[in-house]
Amino acid sequence: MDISPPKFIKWQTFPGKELRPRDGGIAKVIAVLLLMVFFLCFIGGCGKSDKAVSGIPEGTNPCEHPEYWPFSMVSEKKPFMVHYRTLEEAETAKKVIEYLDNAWEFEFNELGFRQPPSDEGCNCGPNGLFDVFIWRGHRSCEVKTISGYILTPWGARPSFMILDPWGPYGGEKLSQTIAHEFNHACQAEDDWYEAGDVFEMTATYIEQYFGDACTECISDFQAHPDWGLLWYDDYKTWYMYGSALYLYFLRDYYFPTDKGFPARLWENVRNSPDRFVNKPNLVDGLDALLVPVKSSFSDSAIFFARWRYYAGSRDDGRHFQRWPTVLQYKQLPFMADTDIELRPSADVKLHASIVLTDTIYNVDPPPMILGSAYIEILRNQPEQTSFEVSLKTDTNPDIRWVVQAVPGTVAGSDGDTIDLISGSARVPFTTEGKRTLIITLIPVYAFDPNQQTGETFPVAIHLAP
Ligand SMILES: [Ca+2]
Ligand SMILES: [Ca+2]
Repeated sequence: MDISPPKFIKWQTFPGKELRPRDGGIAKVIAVLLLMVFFLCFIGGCGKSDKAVSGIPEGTNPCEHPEYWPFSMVSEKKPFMVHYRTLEEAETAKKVIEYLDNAWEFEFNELGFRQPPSDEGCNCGPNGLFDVFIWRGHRSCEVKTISGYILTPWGARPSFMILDPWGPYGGEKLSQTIAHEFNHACQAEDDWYEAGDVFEMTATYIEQYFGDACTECISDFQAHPDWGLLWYDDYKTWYMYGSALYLYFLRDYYFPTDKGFPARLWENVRNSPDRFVNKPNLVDGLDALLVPVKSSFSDSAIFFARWRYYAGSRDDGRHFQRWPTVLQYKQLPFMADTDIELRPSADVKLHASIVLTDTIYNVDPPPMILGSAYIEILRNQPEQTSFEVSLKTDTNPDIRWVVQAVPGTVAGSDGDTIDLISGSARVPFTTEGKRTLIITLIPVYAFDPNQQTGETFPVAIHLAP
């Protein structure tokens, strides 16, 4: 699979006409102004030719330049139209309609997402239908909001879609890409300014109903367990996409027969009463989602830290469920009957593997809030059945450390929470003489995912036979 930039499917908007930057930092404002200058340069033709192979200047807003898309086709089933550029592209436009009809039906009618609102009067296309622009040579595929319009009290935004069916996310992946993109358009109806990672987390979860799992996404996510569960890495890796694994966990742990929970989460995060303040935020939305199942976001983060250990080659068949082998639905990479060579790539990365001795291990890298460390302990004598562990941390009233041990050591158990209230505890080995400690950093204040700084928190463990 082509994993070279540009990464697909950003949910960001065109710069320059937003009512307010996503967060109000000076740096962001300067960045937006610089982007505006670049944008104006493209429009005004400063510098040498900026036209990509498509003949359309990079950065063109299709809504403002219908002249590049002289042809269009309207879906007979759903309220959208597809714009295309040459008669030769008509067959592709038909394919796009077929795929978007399917995605729309599934996500709106079956999963319960809100469909994109009419953009009547918002200056995109000839009418209120949702607009899809086929742009050969654009390479990336994305949904953008139409700048300057807010349609509901909670801040619903009209949006449009750009697709390159010939680019790295077209071809065989086109149906899946369209499902992913359409989910972004649904998100715009609820809250386009939510915490950054949940956009790709949700869209990637949804797209896997339509094709192969994004194995490199899950690999990048599992390679960084020390990062916060809701960390926004600004598209440096596939981490945010791979965090869809958390939604698989929510499904299998809390909602095994309930397909509608991601759509409910998005409805929960609609802003109120001030749409310019991200409240309720993502954590509020997750807490509200989990109230009916008598849990909370913090609890889910602890349980998930244990679950993600069982992805990949450590799959024990009792955690992430098999997906039905129906239609085009495919298996996840950690499923026993999918490509075997993909399975270790979904393993959560161990911080260290330590042969038992009296030692202090400084956890490296130290975790962010909502991050975890996975440390494997191996006995060094066959008669050793357990080891002693204690934690060394700075006192900080804002956080608590949760220590778990996996796998389980008795039938039916998938692990234990280690009680360190008295300062230390003995942890039994498995019969194979191993155990992995999971150390997770949980906030004990009203954690706001928009305020994450990437700060890490030093922690050490003292091990003894
Ligand atoms: Ca329209
Ligand atoms: Ca919100």
